[in-house]
This record gives sequence, structure tokens and C-alpha cells, in this order.
Amino acid sequence: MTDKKKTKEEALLSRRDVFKGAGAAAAVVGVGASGLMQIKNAEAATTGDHLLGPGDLDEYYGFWSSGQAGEMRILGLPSMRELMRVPVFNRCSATGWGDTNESRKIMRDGMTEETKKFLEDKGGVWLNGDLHHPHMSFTEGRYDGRYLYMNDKANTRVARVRCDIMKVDKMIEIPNAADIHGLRPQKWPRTGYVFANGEHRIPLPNDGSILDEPEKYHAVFTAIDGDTMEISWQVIVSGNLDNVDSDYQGKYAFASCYNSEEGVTLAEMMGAEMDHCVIFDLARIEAGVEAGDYTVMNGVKVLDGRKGSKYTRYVPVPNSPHGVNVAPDKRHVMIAGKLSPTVTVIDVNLVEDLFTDKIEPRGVVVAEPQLGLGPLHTAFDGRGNAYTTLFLDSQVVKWDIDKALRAYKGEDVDPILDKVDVQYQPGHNHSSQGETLDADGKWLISLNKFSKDRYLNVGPLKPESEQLIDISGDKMKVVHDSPTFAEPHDCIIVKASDVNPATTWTRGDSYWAEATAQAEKDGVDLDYGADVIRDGNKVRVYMHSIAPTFSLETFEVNEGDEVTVYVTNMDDVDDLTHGFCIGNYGVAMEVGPQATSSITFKADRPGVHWFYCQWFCHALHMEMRGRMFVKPKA
Ligand code: RUQ
Ligand code: CUA
Repeated sequence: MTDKKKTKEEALLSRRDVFKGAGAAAAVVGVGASGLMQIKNAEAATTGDHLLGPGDLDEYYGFWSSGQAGEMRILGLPSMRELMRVPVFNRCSATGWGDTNESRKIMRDGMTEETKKFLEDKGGVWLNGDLHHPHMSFTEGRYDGRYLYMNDKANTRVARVRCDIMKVDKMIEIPNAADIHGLRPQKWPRTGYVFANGEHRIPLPNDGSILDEPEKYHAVFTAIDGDTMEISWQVIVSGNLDNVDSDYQGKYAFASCYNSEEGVTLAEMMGAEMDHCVIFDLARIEAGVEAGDYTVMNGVKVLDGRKGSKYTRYVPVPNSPHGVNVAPDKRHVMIAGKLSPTVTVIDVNLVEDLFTDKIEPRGVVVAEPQLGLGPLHTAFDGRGNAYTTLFLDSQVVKWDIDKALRAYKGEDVDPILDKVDVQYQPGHNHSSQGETLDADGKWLISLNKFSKDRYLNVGPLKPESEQLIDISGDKMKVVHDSPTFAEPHDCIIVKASDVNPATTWTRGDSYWAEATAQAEKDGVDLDYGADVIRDGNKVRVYMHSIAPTFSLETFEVNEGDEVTVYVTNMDDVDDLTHGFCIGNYGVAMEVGPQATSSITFKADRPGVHWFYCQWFCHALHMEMRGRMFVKPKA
């Protein structure tokens, strides 16, 4: 077992060995003579096994969205230390995401032609994004460590992160939809589909021929093939789609659907007391695709799943429902009421009767406990309890699913077990492995939209706030909070042993397949090259790096040339990342150990321009540089 895989217990054990003299018990609660662990107060000492000492490794990865910042973040839990930021829908100065040829290809390959045209004079790629929901691929209801999928609400995209390298490898725009919000992978038998909700209603086609005629607008539900990242099919719905989850049977997807009034103003959207949970029947939809019951729009098969369709059912749910969460009991689907103090519980086993019209739409509802004001999202502990965030009450409520079912049948029982204050206004919450069959009921995260007075004031723009709650006992206990920059929208908590990132890249990775092909055509060695290839006014510069040198100390190009620099990092030492930056040229990128990265720019500034390594790599890091000569036009 490598250091990276050490569980927290093992880490603590080895620490105990190191500090034998301090006494085992003291080392376990972290108050050893070494003083390595900080204990804030006596209360934390009793529940404080979330505190890790320097060098100790966490038991879980947390994969965090960042909302309007557009990136994914990786945290360690329970320590809540931020481990990494993975650029996705944003641009990144440190890694060159959005500037390197490899990242721009990923960003552009999945764009519609129309968007490519729109971005022609805007740099070719989107500059902003709004990443809400990161979720891992499943095999038989458990995280399988292959991929993470995530949505961009701002520019209607879905991206995939390869978990071996923790970089985006695919990004697609979803046609016919506006603003992807809810996103979940299929849990059973595997991912499989990735379901994505188009939130806003738009005319189809949205080419200006229909403007202020809201009755002609539609929202669209999309199933993406998680392996190929191609769109399998889409379904038009009635109303706006919000969040979505999938079952443990592989039969259905459940989406919250507000604005059944199909209004466009706030007053119109709030008119009805009841909105819906839309249930999508995957087998019936696949049969419909097979039978040709679709219209092709922008190259995608689109089925009509509006009210009355055989592909969907609309279960009335109060009022502007939001979060959809399927319990690890494989049976109950929780739909949070948002504007209603209730969570509506649907029994998956009754849904087939709904599709065969044996029962009324509300016949699938088996509980609807009143929990508090502003229920948004629900998490699970695998012991039959649910944890729902209450946005308006600024609380998390713990409730007993079975008691809620019994109360709905008329028994006089109160399902509410506990409530805890959180600071302030929680949106999502998530429990350790809680959206899988491995829900272990140890930790709960509350992601809070406001921090107000919780931290030192940093001006009018405040951080948001995330809190760690110990749910292993009867009572919930907030044990840690941290401020975070915009916006800790959602997260998942995955056992560290289920994720196996590589420590270096592997030469020959398809990530730089285009560079490999070009080097072959140019007859140069991508691994150990030091070549300048001229091809008309295109120049390709191949160099490799071994700390602290680049294989080229200088290269010369002509003003106006289109220059591509390929840098291969031949160091294979763990954590030995180099960079390549050209001063005053807007050219910068990360080159990980054993990776190739490339970047293309126009050499339209004559003169001497230093290139340098911008990732600290060696005692002679400052000396790791060279010169680009740009010869002026005659
Ligand atoms: S939704 S705060 Cu974008 Cu995740 Cu519920
Ligand atoms: Cu190479 Cu710094």
C-alpha cells in the first residue's frame, strides 16, 4: 500500500508509532506532546476526529463545484483541506486551461457550429461558466472511480473529468436546451446515461422566429452516453426542469419541475399550488427511439414527453419543488418542496402502476412530512434516516423515513429526530457516500449560501460557508466550518480508496494525440525533441524539459508567424511539474511530469522575449528559461 492510499486510521496508527512517548490515547485524540494537532476547544476534542495533523491523509475525497467560478475543487474530508482546483468551465492562468491546444480542442470539439460562429471574434472559447453539480460514474449503485460529470448552467454544457488524471477530457454543448441545471449519472447497472436538465424554456428552434410567445417555449431533458459523451436522446417536457436523480433499478429518472403554469414572470411562475415531479421511463423512451417516434433537431433525436405522453408521468408535488434525492434503500425518492415546508416521498416500486394507469399520479406518493421552512436538498446515512436542508430556517433537519411513511398512513408519530442550526441558509447538503449503496452515515456537509458575520469581514463581497457535521450519533454536531469563495454549490464525498489518481502522466496518453500525430508527420521525437520545423508561415517548436533546463535555449521565428510550442516534461518524479510562459505574449501553461502540452500564438511582437518555467521545480527554477527571437518584417 502506498502512502497515498493510507487510510486515516492507518495514518493515525503510524503517527502513534512516531510519537510513542506521548502515549497512544493522547495521540488518537490529537493532543499528544508533539502538539501537532490543533484542538480548538474541549467540545471538539470529544467529537474531533475530523482534525488531522500535518502529513496525515484524509479518509475521503470531496469533489466540490464552485458555481459561478466555473471550476471543480477537490477537498480532503474530514479535514476540509482544499487539495486541488480543476479548471473546467473557467480559464486558468496557472494551468493554461483555455489557452493550451489540448484544452481548447476539448472545449471546442463539443460546441455546435452556431456557437463556434458566435465565439469567432470572442477568442473562440467561452470565458465564463456556472458549475453546479459534480457527480461520479457508478457501477451497480457504487462509485467506480472512472469519471466525474458536471454541468454548466451558464453556457448549456456538460463536462467530464477523467479521474486518473483529474483533468477534463470531454465537454459538450447540449443543443435544443437552455441552461443545463440538474445533472445525475445513471446508477444502475452503470453509467450509462448522464441525465441533464435544461432549466429554461425556449422556442425550438431558437432562431428569432418566435420571441414573446411563451406558450411556444419548451424545456428539454437530455440523456448523454457517459462513455462516448454523445447525446442519446432528448425529451420535451411541460414546465421548467430543475433537479434530477436516477433510481437503483435502472428504470427511471425523476426530475423536479416547477412553473407548471409555464409563466415567464415571477408572479406567473408562482401561481399554482402544485408543481410536478416528472418521471421518465427509460425503457419506454428507448422503445420510442427504436420505433422512430422522434423529430431530429440539431442532429439529436427529440421525443415529445409533454403531459399525456407515454414516456413520462407528472406527479403533482407542492410547491416549486427543488432537490431530488434517491435514498440508498433503493426505493424512496425525496423531492424537496422549497416553497412548501414538505418533502414528498415517491415509492419507486409503484411507478410502473402509474405508467400502466392503474393508479392516479398522486398514488405513488407514500409520505409527505412537514419538516420546516424552505426544504432544498436531502442526504442519507444508510441507517434509514434522511437529512434535509431548510433554507429559510437556516437548519438541517434529521428525519426517520419509516416514521414519515407511517405518519402518512395516519399513525401518530413524529418523523423529526433532530434539528441543528447552520450558518446561514443552506442549499445543498451531502453525506459521506450518501448517494450510493455505500452510504456510511459518518459525515454531512452543509453548503451555506451566506456567511454574514461568521468570518472576518472582507468587504461587501463575503465568502460563502461550508460546515462539517458529525452524523454518527443520534444528535447532529457541527464540528467545523470554513469560508469558501463562490460558490460551494454542491459536492459529493467519496471514499479515498474508490479513487485512484495517477502520480504522473503516461507517455503516449491520448490527451495529446494531436501533438503525437504532428510530431510523427514532422519526423521529430516528441519525447526528446529539440527541433524547429518551418512550414510556410507556420512554425512548430518542439522541446522537452528535464529540471532545470529546456532542450532549446533559443529559437527564432519571423514576425507574423503562427507559432506552436510543444513542451514535453521528461521528468518522471512525483510532483515535478514544469511550466512554459513567454513574457508579454500571454502564453503560459502547466506541463505535468511525463506530459506533453502545446500552445499556439501569433508572433506579432518583434524583439527578444524570454520564455521561462512558471512552476517552481528546482533550486535552479529561476534559471530554467530561454529566449525567443522574433525577427521584424523587412
Ligand atoms: S440547485 S441549492 Cu443548482 Cu444544485 Cu439546489
Ligand atoms: Cu521547471 Cu520551474
